[in-house]
Amino acid sequence: METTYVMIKPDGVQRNLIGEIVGRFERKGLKLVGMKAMVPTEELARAHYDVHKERPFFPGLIKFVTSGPVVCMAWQGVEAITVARKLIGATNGRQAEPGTIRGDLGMDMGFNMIHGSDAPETAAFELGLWFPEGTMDWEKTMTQWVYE
Ligand code: DAT
Ligand code: MG
Repeated sequence: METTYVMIKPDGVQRNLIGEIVGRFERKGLKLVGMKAMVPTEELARAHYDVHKERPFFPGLIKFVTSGPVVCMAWQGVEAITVARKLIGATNGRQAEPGTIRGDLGMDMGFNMIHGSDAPETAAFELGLWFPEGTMDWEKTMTQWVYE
């Protein structure tokens, strides 16, 4: 079992896509173990995107991600990190495959609606950053019909 950090960015919230996006993760069979909404502080946004701090797009990215509410989520499942990245699709919506969130709903590189952790180490770091209080431990009864 893995847990991954997924976040609907301000463009997804502004475009009324919260339900659409959350529904895709639910229908896939992932289990929700954390969810909240907030307007991120600049400190949180900078820490989250620290790997990109030298990139030219970094200031714009921080301004964007702190511009309004984001929906922070933790999703759990077998290979959840890879599964979530596949559901999300390639970074640029114009290149993302149809069937993916970015491929179906987006047209841009920066405004790509959603973040998903890309590896176990980044998932652990990001979950600790956005959910310092921890995630939910619960039994989802439907899971018995998701994995044989
Ligand atoms: P991803 O979100 O697919 O993991 P990433 O980690 O490479 O992509 O970049 C983080 C975010 O930064 C990405 O979702 C959008 C933005 N970004 C990346 N490359 C960019 C670029 N060349 N121009 C503008 N924004 C960019
Ligand atoms: Mg990334």
